[in-house]
Formats: sequence, structure tokens, C-alpha cells
Amino acid sequence: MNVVLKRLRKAEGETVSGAALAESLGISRAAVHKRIEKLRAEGHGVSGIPRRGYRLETLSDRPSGDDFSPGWGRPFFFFEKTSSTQDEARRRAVSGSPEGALLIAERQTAGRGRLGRRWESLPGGLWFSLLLRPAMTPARVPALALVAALDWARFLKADFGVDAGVKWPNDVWFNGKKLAGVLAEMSSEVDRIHWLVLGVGVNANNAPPSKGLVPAVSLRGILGRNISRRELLAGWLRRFRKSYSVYQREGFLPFRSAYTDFAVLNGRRISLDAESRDVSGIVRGVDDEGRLMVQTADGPVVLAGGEIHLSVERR
Ligand code: BT5
Repeated sequence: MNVVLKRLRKAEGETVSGAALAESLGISRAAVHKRIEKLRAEGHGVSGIPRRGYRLETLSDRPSGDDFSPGWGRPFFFFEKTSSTQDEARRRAVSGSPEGALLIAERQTAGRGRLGRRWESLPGGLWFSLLLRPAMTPARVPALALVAALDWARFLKADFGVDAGVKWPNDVWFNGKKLAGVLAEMSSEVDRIHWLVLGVGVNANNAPPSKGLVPAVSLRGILGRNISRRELLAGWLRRFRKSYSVYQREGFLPFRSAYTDFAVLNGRRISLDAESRDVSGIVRGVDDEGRLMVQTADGPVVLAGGEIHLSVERR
């Protein structure tokens, strides 16, 4: 942690002189100044009062590497602007970064969704990628992404009272609008994963895109106030870390009923545009492996994730 930040936070809004900071931390005044500049660059509001010192006015809501316990969130990378945190994560995955590496951007110029779709990533949103190296087969990855989305819905409901739901496979919706999405990309052999990057985009304090294939909403729009992205990320990570270890041991089964409780499509008539066929029917939930079960006029079908595009026709 930036030691100067630690010291200013401890002062609880009081002004601390540069000399006192330097002395108590055993660093030079110039080093104090450098760290103050760094804090400002990270978005913290630090005022400098001539001949008196520094005061912490506002704490940035941007996540930083200091927020996380060893393991997940280490190493931590923050980008003011990048093409996609997925690209940044892939590069680090290939060069051997450990499980838990976290990459966040304020803005992405080429954020992506599944199947090459575009993900709008304006400043104020929570756009990040988490590098994982799970000991499981690639076939189990799609349902893990379902669990990641489910954990967002559960967390938002429990901690912020937001009545979010999951839209199969990896979307988080609120009141008919898309709030967040999860993207899983990996490199693997048939039976072994080299690396898996989970990319998450949550409309937090950003303006949600107004044009697009689906209507979108942000947490700020729902709650009527800004929300701390630091709290958001730390809270979800805590939850998902546990789910990740349960999932590796026991698979999707322990999550199936929770996923069903949060599923916005259950009981609804949908049409599915699968690559080589059109399917329409009523959603009956997900099976033990997280596949979508649909009752069609020709009988029940089970659909795996990935290639399918869903469009809701009517209730
Ligand atoms: C997803 O794809 O929902 C996964 C999105 C993952 C984004 C994160 S951000 C951090 C990391 N870095 C990246 O480059 N990506 C990940 P999909 O289900 O394919 O949904 C894409 C569709 O959502 C688009 O076609 C739009 O209709 C819609 N969309 C785009 N941007 C949106 C936004 N900000 N909010 C809501 N909907 C959006």
C-alpha cells in the first residue's frame, strides 16, 4: 500500500505536514511529494495546504492492488486506457503470470463480448479480467462462467439490494436490461487448461450504452448514486473465490438451484438461433451441467453455451 495514503487515512481528514509524513515514514520530503502525485493520478482527492501539509479529501473508488489479500488480485494491473483487458491478460497468461492476476481498465477502446461482439466500455464502469489456471477439463469452463454471473447477481442482491437476475448463459440483467456480462477465453489442450481469463464488464458509474442490440442499465441508474468500484470488485471476488473452489471440487450441481432462482428466462417462451437450426420453446431451467433446457413442440432439448443467440419473444 502507498504508505502515504495509509498515513493520511489514519489522520481521518486532518492535515498532516509533509515533514511529519517524511519523518514518520522514514522517507524524504521529495519521496512524499512523489507519492502524493501518484495518489492524485490514481484519482484520490488530496489537497495540499501551503505551509500546513496534506489532507485526504476523497478516496478514489477505483480498485487498486492494495485492496486484495495475497493470492487473488496479485499481480494487479491498472490501465487508464487499453484495447481490452482480455488482451492484456492473455499476454500475461502466456508469459506465466500466476492464477489470481487481475487487470483493470478505466476505458477500453476495443472491449469485446462473446462471438466477437463489441463491449462498450466508457469511464466509470468496472471492466476487468481475472486470470485463472483451473485444474479441470475445458468442457467445464462454460458452467464456471455461469457461476461467475450468478455470483454477481447474488452479490448485488445481498449487498446492495439490487434485484438482479441471470440471463443464460452469462448475463446479469435488471428489469429487462443488461447490467453486466461475463466472457471466458482460454488456451487449452483437449483435457487440460493452460490458462483461462474471465472478463467481466459491469455498468457501474458509467453511462450505459444507449444504442445497441440490447437495452442496458448501470448501477448508478438503478441506485441513483455512484457506487464504489473498489467495494464491488472486492465483494464479488470474495464470493467468487469460494464458488471457484467449490466448483472445481463439485461441479455445477451445488449452484444449480441458486442459478434457477435467479434465472430471468425460466418459464418464458424464447427463440434460439443456433448455428444450423432454429429452436423455439419454453425455458425449463438448467441441467446439472448448466445447459439450458427448453421444451419445444418436438420435445425437450438441451443446449450448451457459446454458439447460441437468445431472443425473448414474449412472456
Ligand atoms: C458479454 O458478451 O456480455 C461479455 C462482456 C465482457 C466484457 C468484459 S469488460 C472486461 C473484459 N475485457 C473485454 O474486452 N471484455 C471483458 P455478450 O454476451 O456477447 O454481450 C455483448 C452484447 O452486449 C453486445 O452485442 C451489446 O448488445 C451489449 N453490450 C455491449 N456493451 C454493453 C454494456 N456496456 N452494457 C450492456 N450491454 C452491452
